[in-house]
Amino acid sequence: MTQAHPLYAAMTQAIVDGDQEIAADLTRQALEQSVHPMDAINHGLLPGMDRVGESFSCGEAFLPELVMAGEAMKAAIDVLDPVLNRLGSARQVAGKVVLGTVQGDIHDIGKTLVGSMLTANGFEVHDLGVDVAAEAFIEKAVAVGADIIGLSALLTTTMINQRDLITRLEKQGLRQRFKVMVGGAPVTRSWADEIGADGFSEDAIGAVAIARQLCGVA
Ligand code: B1M
Repeated sequence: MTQAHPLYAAMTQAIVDGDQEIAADLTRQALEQSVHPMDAINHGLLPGMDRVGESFSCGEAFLPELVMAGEAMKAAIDVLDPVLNRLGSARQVAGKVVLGTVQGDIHDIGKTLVGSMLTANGFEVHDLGVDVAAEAFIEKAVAVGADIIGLSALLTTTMINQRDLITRLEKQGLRQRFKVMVGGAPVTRSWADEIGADGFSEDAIGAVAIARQLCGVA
């Protein structure tokens, strides 16, 4: 079994505390100590987000804590992004992905992470940001000749917009032209099947594997 890196616990705590400076600084130190960016994310940073999410669910933390944890996470990912991008630029384009968080939803950390991982693995990613209307996804996908439209949703109330996009593609005769990949904390395989999505993943690493499959990349 691999030993936990001594920095992980402090990284988790920096996210829980919502401390952008410390989160970024510890992440820099982790890279200097040859920790792989994905290990820093999965073992150092994400456990902090989960803890804050759990505290929020049971009323021990409130919206400001969620916001601060989110900002600390983003500061840490900003440190990791150039490294992830470097890993990706050495490879051939595996496929084009138009990515975003669906309309009504402003959660962007998981979506951005999925984008970084796809980029790191050679995909050309067009990230439209958050609160993206279905038509904006479709217009961009047509414009860049995308292989995949990737839809992130973090709220049970916004998941429905993943289905809406697929319905629009069908109505516009574009369903066969693009593969649709869905994800986000409340999204499950059975939801993906129910709405007729082509791919689903519960995390960023899995999203890369699914995108490769959808693009027929070995
Ligand atoms: Co919000 N929020 N939030 N929030 N927030 C959740 C999602 C919630 C579960 C918290 C809780 O109650 N426990 C809850 C949703 C409940 C539900 O719908 N059932 C919730 C709520 C209720 C809300 C508000 C409504 C709160 C309010 O205003 N009263 C509000 C909604 C605003 C809106 O969008 N309209 C809100 C706001 C916010 C903040 C702005 C404060 C902040 C977001 C900051 C930001 O993104 N810049 C925030 C945060 C931080 C969270 C939690 C704590 C963390 C989310 C996160 O970033 N996780 C979250 C609780 C939780 O999830 N533990 C919560 C880390 C991230 C890396 O994981 O996004 O799941 P995740 O992404 C993963 C996978 O899901 C997957 O890969 C990623 C990497 O592994 N994935 C994909 C994601 N997208 C994918 C796409 C793919 C494939 C895989 O293919 C295309």
